[in-house]
Amino acid sequence: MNNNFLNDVDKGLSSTPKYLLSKYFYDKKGDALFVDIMNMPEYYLTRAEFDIFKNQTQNIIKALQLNKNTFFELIELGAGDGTKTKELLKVLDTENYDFNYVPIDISQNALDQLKQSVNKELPNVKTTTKQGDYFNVLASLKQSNHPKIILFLGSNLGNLSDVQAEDFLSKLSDSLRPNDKVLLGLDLIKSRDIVLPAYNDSQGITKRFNLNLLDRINNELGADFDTNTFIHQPEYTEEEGIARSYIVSTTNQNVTVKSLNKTFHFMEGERVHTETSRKYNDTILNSYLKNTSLQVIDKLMDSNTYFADYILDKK
Ligand code: AVJ
Repeated sequence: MNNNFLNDVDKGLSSTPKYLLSKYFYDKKGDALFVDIMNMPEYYLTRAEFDIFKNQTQNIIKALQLNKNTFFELIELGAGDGTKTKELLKVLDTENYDFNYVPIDISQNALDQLKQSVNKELPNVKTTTKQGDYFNVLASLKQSNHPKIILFLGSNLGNLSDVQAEDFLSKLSDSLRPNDKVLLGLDLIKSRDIVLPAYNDSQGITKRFNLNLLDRINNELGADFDTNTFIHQPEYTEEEGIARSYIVSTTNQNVTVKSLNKTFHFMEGERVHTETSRKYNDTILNSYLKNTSLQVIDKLMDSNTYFADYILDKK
């Protein structure tokens, strides 16, 4: 992991233009900052999807064609704190559905906390956690013969490039059997006055989240970034439907990364790309799915129509 981080930082900072990978945001500090982001008034994504899980739970159950007499596995990729999922678990539990909850996350710490809180709040729900990169865990899904529901919430797919997202969905498709279902939560393309503030909250939490990546490089790779000389710069155009975040150097400067034994030069105004957050519509999703055996069978939206939970089945 540490070695991957080192190599990826080397590659990204040696490239023109420079970039860093958004998956490295999530150290302990980054996890906590992301929780704070989800509570910011500007960050509508989490609230919109929670609205769907809270107020349309029966529609979700119907769309997933769940059957009380058939055992199934409810598998969640990148589960995080499970706040939205618990709304579904609650109803499934009360209505005596026969299932296991299988959250998968890269962070064992997040999984331990999630399992503990589900056990406490919903003692009848059987939870089996799996730690790992969900790309790698996909293959292991095939080992089980039970019907599966895959939850992939929070527009997490949006951090992938179009090519990567298509590849991911095709791997997901290959790891499922006929009649398995996917619930894919995607943020919808909408105007800049709504999207941009979500990545530029007035309390500066997203800025700290973005710049924390430099602190992480300082702490783990012995670099000497002065975070006071870099700013957070988000961008979004509705035509493209992609929000991008950058870290911009406010001065001409050199930064040394001890573990690499290298110095990187930053020009005044030079940008480092740190995150892509794609927004979607039906056309984009269907274009991703065209070479897979997954198809959209339903779409649930929040009351503002900001966010969609798409239901896919395997043809
Ligand atoms: C967790 C990837 C969905 O892209 O909206 C939030 C991460 N980055 N604010 C997103 C994030 C900046 C978030 N995802």
